[in-house]
Amino acid sequence: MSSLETFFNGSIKTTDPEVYGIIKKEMTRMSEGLELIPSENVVSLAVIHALGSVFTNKYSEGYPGRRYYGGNEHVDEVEKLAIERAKKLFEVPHVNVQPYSGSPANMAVYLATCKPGDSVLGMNLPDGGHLTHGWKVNFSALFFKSVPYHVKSDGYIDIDEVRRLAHEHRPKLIWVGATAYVREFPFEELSKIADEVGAYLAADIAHISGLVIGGAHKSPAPYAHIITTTTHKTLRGPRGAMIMVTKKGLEKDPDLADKVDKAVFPGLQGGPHDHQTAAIAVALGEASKPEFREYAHQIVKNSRALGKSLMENGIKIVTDGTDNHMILIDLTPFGKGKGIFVQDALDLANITLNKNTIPADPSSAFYPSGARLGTPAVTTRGMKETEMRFIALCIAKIIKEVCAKYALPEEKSKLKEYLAKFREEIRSNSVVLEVKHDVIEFCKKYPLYRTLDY
Ligand code: DSN
Repeated sequence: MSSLETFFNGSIKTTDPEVYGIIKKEMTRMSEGLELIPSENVVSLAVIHALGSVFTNKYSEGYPGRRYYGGNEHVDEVEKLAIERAKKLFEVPHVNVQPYSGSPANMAVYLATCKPGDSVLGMNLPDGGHLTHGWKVNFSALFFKSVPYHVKSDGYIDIDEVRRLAHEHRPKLIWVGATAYVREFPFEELSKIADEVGAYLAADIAHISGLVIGGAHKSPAPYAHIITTTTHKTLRGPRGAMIMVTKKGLEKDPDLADKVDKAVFPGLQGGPHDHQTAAIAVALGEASKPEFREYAHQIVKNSRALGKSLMENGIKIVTDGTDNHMILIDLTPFGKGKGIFVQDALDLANITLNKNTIPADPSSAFYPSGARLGTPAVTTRGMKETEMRFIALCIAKIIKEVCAKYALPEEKSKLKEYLAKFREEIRSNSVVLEVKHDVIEFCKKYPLYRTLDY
C-alpha cells in the first residue's frame, strides 16, 4: 500500500466517508480529465504529505528565533530551510515564506512600500493583469490611486505607455507580472522606467516562477526590487506564496526586507500556516533537482506545440504563439463573447480551461471572447509534444463543431435562458460525448499518481 493510500483510505475513508467520497470524486475528475488551467498543477505525494503533517497543529506568530509562543524549534527549522532553499534558487538575499497566498503577499508589498492614496501602476486586468495590481473593485484600487497600463493590439505590453504614465503619475510602485500574458516579461525595460521615476518595481512571477527556477524564463532578480510568487503554479508546490527582496531592492532601501516582514506579520497576518511552509520547503527541494529544469523546459515546449497545433487546426491565438506555459485563444473569428460556450462544452468533454478576456476584447469580463489554457499539469503527468497534438485536435473540434453555432443573444434579458438551453443541448451532443470518451481513454496512459490505486 502506498503511503498516500494509507493517508486517504486508512483514515478519512473510515472516519468520514462523506468527505472521503467527495475527495475520491475529485481525484477521479482530475485523473480522467485534462487539466489545462495554466495556474494549476499536480503536486507530488511528498508535498501532500508535508501539507497533511502535524505542523498544521502549531501556532508560531513571529519569525524563526523570534516567536510569540513556545514549542517552535521545529517550525523554526522548517521555515529556515524553506527560506534558504528559496534564496538559493531565486538568487535573492531575503525571502519571506509566510504569506497565505498570492493576494495577501501582494497586499504586503503595498503595505511595505506605499501609503494610502499613493499612485501605483499595474497591468489592466482585462489586458491580462491581476486583481491586486490595481483592478477597480480590489483593495489595490480602493486604497491606492491605481493607474492601469495596457497591452497593444498585438498582445505585447505597451512599454511606451508605461513610460508615459510613470512620468505623468510618479507612482510609488510599478507591477510587472500577469495572469494572462503569453510573452516574456520585459523586466529590464520596466526596471529602467521604475528607476527613472524613483518607483519600486515589483515582479509578480506567480505564473512563471517554476520556469524562472528552471531557466525557461528570464529571472527578474537583477531588475526588480521585490518579487512575489505563489507556490502552487509552475513551481508545483502547495497553495501559498513568498515575497523576495532582491539585492537591487536592498540597495534602494536597506530597510526593505524588514518592512516586508513587518507588513506580513504583524501588518496583515497572524500565525503562519506551518504545514504550508513545510510543503513549500519540499517543493523547493524538488525544484532544485535537475529533473525540474527539464520539466520547466518541457512545459514551454508543450505550450508551443499546443499553440502551433491549435493554429494548424484553424484556431487563432493571441500573438500567434507563446514564450511560456500559457496560450490565449482568440475566439473572435467565431463571434464575440464565445469564451463561456467553449469553457462549458470542454468541461463536459473532460477538458478544463477558463474563459478569459483577450486584448481589446469586444465583449465583457463576464462574457469574454477568449480562452486561457496552459501546460504545467499535463506536463507533470508526462505528456509531451505528440500528446499536445491530440489535445489541440479535441479543443479545435469542440470549438468548430459545437460552439461555433451558438452566439450570445444581444438582449441581456435572454442570456440566462439561452445559456441554460445551450448547456442542456451540449449534454447529449455527439461530438462532446465522443471527445469525452477519447479523453478518458487517453488519460489512462498518464495517471495522476502512478503508485496510487484509489
Ligand atoms: N487565479 C489565478 C490565476 O488563475 O491566474 C491568479 O490569482
